Amino acid sequence: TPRIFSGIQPSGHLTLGNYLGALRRFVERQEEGIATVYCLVDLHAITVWQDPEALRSQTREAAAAFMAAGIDPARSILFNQSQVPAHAELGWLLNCVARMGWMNRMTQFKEKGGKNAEKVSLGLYAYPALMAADILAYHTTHVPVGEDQKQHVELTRDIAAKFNHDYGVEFFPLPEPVIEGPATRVMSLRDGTKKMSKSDPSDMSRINLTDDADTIAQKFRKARTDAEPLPGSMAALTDRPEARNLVNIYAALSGETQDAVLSRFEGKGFGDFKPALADVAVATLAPISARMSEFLADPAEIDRILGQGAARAEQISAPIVARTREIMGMILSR
Ligand code: AQP
Repeated sequence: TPRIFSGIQPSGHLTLGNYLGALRRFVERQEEGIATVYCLVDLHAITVWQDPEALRSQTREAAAAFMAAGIDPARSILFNQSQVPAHAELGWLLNCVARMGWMNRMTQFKEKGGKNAEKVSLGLYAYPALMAADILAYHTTHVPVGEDQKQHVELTRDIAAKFNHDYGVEFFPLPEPVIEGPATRVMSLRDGTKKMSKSDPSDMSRINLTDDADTIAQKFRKARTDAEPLPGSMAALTDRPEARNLVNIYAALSGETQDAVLSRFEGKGFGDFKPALADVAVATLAPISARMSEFLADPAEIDRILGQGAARAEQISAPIVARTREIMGMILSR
């Protein structure tokens, strides 16, 4: 039976990139009636420094964003990772299956570690093995993610296959990354070659789900672009990453094809395009941020929902991790 697992780090405000690349798809999968498990991956967030109070409030804010976007905690399992011991536990077991050489090839580590590789946490390096544990602890079959996470899901398949092979079992199903549709990679508003990221030091590089209408309009107005007018089709935008990104965002929000958007704006400049883009963004995001505020007015209720989700997540994952230990040769007498 198919089962979906995916997660988002509560490492800042969720962005329009998280919404278009992940959250919106999470809701679609839920609506298809598939078993969906969605996790706020706080254990991943602490691979870089998080102020404790900020982490707690970011986790509640992310939970509010999920529910405001349409995740129903009665139909999807919604919880924060650290409340379910299976993640850290299977993470360790899989650290012993994953190979150093595989981890060395992970581009996200190279990007985030950068030249500082000696000074980053060991956790940041092991991050993809923990992500494999997140996915495999539920015998997940499908993982909806943005383009940037594809390599980590492929590593998860390698880890699962090596485990099955080494222990001579058919235990872990190999999960499929699900990356489809528009805006699987939303780029920074300051640099069209970098992805929009919640931890970018510049707040002007991203649209946060909590930004109000004026802020959204201002961020798009100041978004980096070139001085050329817009062409009639995407094919002519290959060398213009910033322009391509804005058209891509517009199309993903309005539900049109990129060429359909361009056919209306052909020959126009960004002075016309950007305010129109801000309008479609506000139309989508204003109701979400309004619902987020309602949820955030009652943090105790959010914590209760996460606790209930964690209990349901544990029911699925605890037996799978216990069986993993047993397969690996550990005594299981209680
Ligand atoms: N710019 C993006 N475009 C499309 N999808 C994106 N995702 C993230 N950024 C974009 C997708 O959102 C999901 C959750 O990602 P994450 O929060 O676990 O980690 P991340 O990919 O590292 O995202 P950020 O925002 O850049 O976080 P930080 O800055 O803390 O590392 C994933 O499905 C991802 O593909």
